[in-house]
Amino acid sequence: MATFQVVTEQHGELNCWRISSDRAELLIAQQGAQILSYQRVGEPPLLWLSDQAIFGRGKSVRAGVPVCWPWFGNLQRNPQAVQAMYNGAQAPAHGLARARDWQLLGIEEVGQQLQIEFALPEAQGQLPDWPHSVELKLMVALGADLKLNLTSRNVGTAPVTISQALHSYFAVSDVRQAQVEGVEGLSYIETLADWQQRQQQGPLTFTGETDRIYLGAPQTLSIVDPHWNRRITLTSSGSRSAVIWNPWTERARELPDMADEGWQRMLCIETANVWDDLVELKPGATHSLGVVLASEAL
Ligand code: TA6
Repeated sequence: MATFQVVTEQHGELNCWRISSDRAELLIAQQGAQILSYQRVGEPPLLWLSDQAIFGRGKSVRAGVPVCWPWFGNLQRNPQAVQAMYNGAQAPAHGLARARDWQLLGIEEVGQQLQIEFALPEAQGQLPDWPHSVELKLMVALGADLKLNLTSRNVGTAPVTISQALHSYFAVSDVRQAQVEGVEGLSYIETLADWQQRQQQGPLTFTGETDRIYLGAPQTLSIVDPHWNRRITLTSSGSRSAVIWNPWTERARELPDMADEGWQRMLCIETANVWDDLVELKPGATHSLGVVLASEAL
């Protein structure tokens, strides 16, 4: 029988919960219902927390799993159906949910898992300049692996179209030694070359700034990290697109919350609904975007 300990902690301006079991430790902030770190016993961290992270109100932490919702990235780069949902003059990058306080609905032991459930009640008509009504919940389940499920249910009377992502920052020994498997042969959008569509040859390795949207992504992607003798496996559901990002040298220097060399130890693979993989919710409809994170020795 697994036993869990839950401790409340303050990190800078953020209320957090640190949850430990004999198998893993998880830190979650109330703001954004954002996982900040996740480490399995006997392994290096699985999710990355920037050494220079800023734990401030109104800004997502450079760490863990920010929730991008109800749009991903730059709103202007989203399809018209997603842009049309928002009335504001200035659209924050990655949507409205990651920098707002979520409500903790409960922490409950179910079998061998601890389930932590959050909701963003403001998504039901109170988000600034986004006049739609969606019941938005994030379920985090900590057990032998880590499961995340982001569920959107349209409780309004008109259709709602969103893009979204679980913007996961993984910890790697050195991104220059790591590779991503599962993308071989996929089409991707190269956002760094005028959003051209290209085709991936072989597994993805990293030799420079990378910011790509992979289309028709399979259910399973993995990060192979020979130096840490580890394979991290992401098993997604409700998603056919994945974003892979590493800022490399110059972009990292521009980020105030990332050390100049911080890019070497991180790699984002974001389980997403972006580009032509949007979520169109008719009134009453529900969509769930999920990912299960696991690891094994090579
Ligand atoms: O997911 C990739 C990306 O959209 C990049 O273009 C990069 O800017 C990154 O996310 C981080 O965005 P943020 O707003 O958190 O600094």
